[in-house]
Parts: sequence; structure tokens; C-alpha cells
Amino acid sequence: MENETDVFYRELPKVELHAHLNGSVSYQTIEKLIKRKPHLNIEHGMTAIDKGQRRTLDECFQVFKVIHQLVDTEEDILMVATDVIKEFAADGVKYLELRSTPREEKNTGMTKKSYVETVIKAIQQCKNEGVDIDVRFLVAIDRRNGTEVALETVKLAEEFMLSSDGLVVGLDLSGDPTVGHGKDLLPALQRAKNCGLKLSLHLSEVKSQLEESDLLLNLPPDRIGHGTFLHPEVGGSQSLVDKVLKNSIPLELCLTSNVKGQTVARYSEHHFKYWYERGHPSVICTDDKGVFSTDLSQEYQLAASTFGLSHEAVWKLSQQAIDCIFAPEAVKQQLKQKWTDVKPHVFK
Ligand code: 6MZ
Repeated sequence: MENETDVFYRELPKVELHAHLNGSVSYQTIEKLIKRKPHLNIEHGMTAIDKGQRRTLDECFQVFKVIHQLVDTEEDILMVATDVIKEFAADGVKYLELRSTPREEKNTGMTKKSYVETVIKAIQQCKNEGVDIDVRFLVAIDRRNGTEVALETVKLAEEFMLSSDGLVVGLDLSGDPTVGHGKDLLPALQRAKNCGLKLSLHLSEVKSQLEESDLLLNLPPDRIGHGTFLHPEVGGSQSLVDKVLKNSIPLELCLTSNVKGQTVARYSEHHFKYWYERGHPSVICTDDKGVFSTDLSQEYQLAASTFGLSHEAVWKLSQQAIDCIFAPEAVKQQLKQKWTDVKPHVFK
């Protein structure tokens, strides 16, 4: 559903916890990037999956490669991050955790360190301009790159956790789920956890990753990305579900991403239903709003129309997401106050 989103969902204050920076680049920003780099001969059809279209997950990962070609300087990162933050704010997102994989680009002199510094600069600039959104950053590990790079990334994240005035709050494990194995990344993830970085891990995004999911759930992570195939009804297992429930680990659920990437056959079969019915903390997110041509308001409306949620239930869903954020307790309290303040306006 990519038509008009009802005003209720636009005005609903929202928390976005699962947004990959380079997957979130809008049509308008891609346009600016294409103008900066005409020699690449990149067209819009190569950077987003439009209405009604689907791709295999593998094809989705090809799309990220194209976007990475367009975003390869500090200047690009600054523009992309600033635009993405402002777009989330315009969509009514009050708290955003952005995640991104630090990249080195020898041709342009961008280093992994300057990459993270630039994202932080964008967050600070938006703050100084008074954009009404609290933004934090999760440094991402691409599972493709193995043990050493993962450890390097954790060190970088640790450094910035200490020096970024609370902006870097955690670590994300993502990347093509069919490549690499979680066991190789355990030492890095364990180290991250020990030094106080919060962990959000993509788990069971594709089938047959029971062993890996079990291993990673033992850490345990602070949040789970997708978790599409954790439960027994889709080939997961009760013991995995029990671990998630026992530690009350929130799930970040991205409806359109999973349907367009074909890991979920149709919206009505999305695992949101399984977890939501059990009262488990389930947070609606976008994943890659640019690539999947969506936004968070649309995702809330989709969840509501697919699963028959009332406006009051949707409100509760967005409010409960506050308890799942990685920023400290004081920020949660501020956000809860904000929700209370705007409620009469949203339900007017
Ligand atoms: C796993 C994903 C993803 O890091 O360059 N990424 N990883 N599953 C997904 N489901 C569709 N969507 C995005 O943003 C792009 C990167 O985020 C991860 C991939 O590693 C991708 O290269 P950044 O900002």
C-alpha cells in the first residue's frame, strides 16, 4: 500500500529503531547524488523497489552496492545523513536510531573513522538547526567481512561511544544473511557487550539459521532485527522462542521490507502477528525506506489495516517502542512526556 497515508498515522509520534542509512536514501537525495556523479550512469530504477515490485533478497543486496557507488565521499555521507534525519522528522519520528556500516574509500580518502565522524556531524547539525528529533547511532558490522573487521568495528564503536556525547549507543550486526556465520563474530559481539555497547542483531532473517540464532541468542542481544524464522510455525523452534521471551528481547519488524524482499509471502503472513498476539515487545520499523519506497507512517498504517488494530492499539504500539530504545532512562522519560503532550492533538 503506497497511496495516501491517513493523517492519524502521520501525526502519530513515532520511534524508528531499525533504519540502515544507505537503504534510507530518498528519491530526491538519489537525484542529487546522480547529478554529482553522472559518469556512473546510475538510474532511479537501480536504487529502489517501486510499487508492487518485488526482488529476491539477493537482488536487494545488489541495490545497496549501487547506492554505495553513489555515496562514497564524506560530503555525500553528510548530505545523505542530514536528508534522512530531516525526512524521518517530517514523518513524525521523534526518536531515531540510525545504523550504518563504516566504509573506507581509497579513491576519495574517506576512512572508517571519518565516516562515523561525518554521521555524527550530521546528527549534531540537525540538532543545532532545531530539527525536532532525537537521533542516535549504531555502528554496523557487515557479517560478510568476518572476524577481524568485526573486531575493528567494535573498537571504533567503543571509541565513539566514549567520545560522541552519548550519540553512539550500540552496535548492529547486518549484511547478507546468507553469507558468513555468526560464530565467527561472537568474540567481537561479546567484547562490544562487555564494554557497554547495546546490541541489535539481525537474526533468522532467512530460513535454516537455527544453530546461529541459538548461539547469538545466548549473548543475549538487546534487540533482534527481523527474527522472521524464529518461531516453530515457519521452521524455527520453541526453544528459540523461549529464549527471546525469557529475556524479553524486543523485535524490530519491517513489514514492507520483508514482503518486497520475499522472505515473507504476504503482509497477512508477517510474523508481527505471532509476536504481537503474545504481547511481546514488537517495534514497527522501516529497514530501508528508500530502497523499499516506504516510510514509518505507512508501515504503521499497513500493520493496522492488515491486523485490524484500532487507533488506540496503534498508539500503544508506538508508545511501547520507547521502552526499547538504547538511549538512557532520562530520554525515555522525555519521550513519554512528549507522547502524553501530543495525544489530545492526535486524537482530536
Ligand atoms: C541485512 C541489511 C538489510 O550500512 O551502508 N542492510 N542487512 N538485511 C537487510 N534486509 C533487507 N538492509 C540493509 O546501509 C546498507 C547496508 O545495510 C545492511 C547491508 O549491510 C547493506 O549493505 P549502510 O548504511
